[in-house]
Amino acid sequence: MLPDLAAEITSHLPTARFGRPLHVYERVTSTNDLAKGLAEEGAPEGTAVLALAQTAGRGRLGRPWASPRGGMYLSVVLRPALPTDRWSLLGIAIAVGSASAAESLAGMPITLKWPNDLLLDTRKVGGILVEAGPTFAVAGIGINAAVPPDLLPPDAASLNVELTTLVCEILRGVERALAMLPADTAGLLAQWRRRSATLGRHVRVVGREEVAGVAEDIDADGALLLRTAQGVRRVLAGDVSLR
Ligand code: BT5
Repeated sequence: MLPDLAAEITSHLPTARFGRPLHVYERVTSTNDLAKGLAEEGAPEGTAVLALAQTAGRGRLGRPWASPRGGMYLSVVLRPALPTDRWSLLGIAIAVGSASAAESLAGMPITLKWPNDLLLDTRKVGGILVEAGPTFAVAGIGINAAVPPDLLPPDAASLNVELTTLVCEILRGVERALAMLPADTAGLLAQWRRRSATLGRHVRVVGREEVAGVAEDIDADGALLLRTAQGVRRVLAGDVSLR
């Protein structure tokens, strides 16, 4: 545990609940695992775990998340007031909040690739992994900051921002964006659309099956609507390649 760094970050936190409390570690397997453990013990919404490095950072579908020192590896316990069939909107909200925070610090546009990759130009600078428990969700946010390029996948980018500031701004952005659910879901989806690098593009989505078409919109649950030769297809999960 790094209590001094936790105290330093907490003293700058602009949030009401997110990051309170904040547990900071030098190195963990995955911050999502620790946050899940805390949630299972009854930790309140907003409880967060930050690590300076991860030894088993993961993405969706068990893919690895490169987590060398320098990057931000943060997980937050959520206790959503939404019905579980709408929890896919959590990732959308976290992506919008994180992108807006990262953009304000980086001074460069951050766009979103469906469902919730953060892109700088065409390169991935951050990713989000929401994992659901029985009565809670854990939102894992990874942002590359001050990471030497040779420690990242070739198509990744890194932001030159300081960790304390980044954590404070991300927690603020995410708290704000999640507060829009469910009352202003339309406003949240509008923010996602404005940042989208996917809509209007011809894409291929690999999920349960492979579908190609023009990404027309996202619907009220955050699903991607693809115009294909056979009509509009609704895709709930998958990986998008921009063509
Ligand atoms: C994601 O998965 O983008 C979600 C990443 C979530 C990471 C955070 S860190 C804190 C918390 N604790 C965890 O263990 N996880 C969360 P996905 O869409 O499946 O993307 C994974 C793919 O992104 C990999 O297959 C690589 O191609 C690429 N990738 C891996 N590490 C990367 C990195 N550091 N930067 C950019 N791309 C990366």
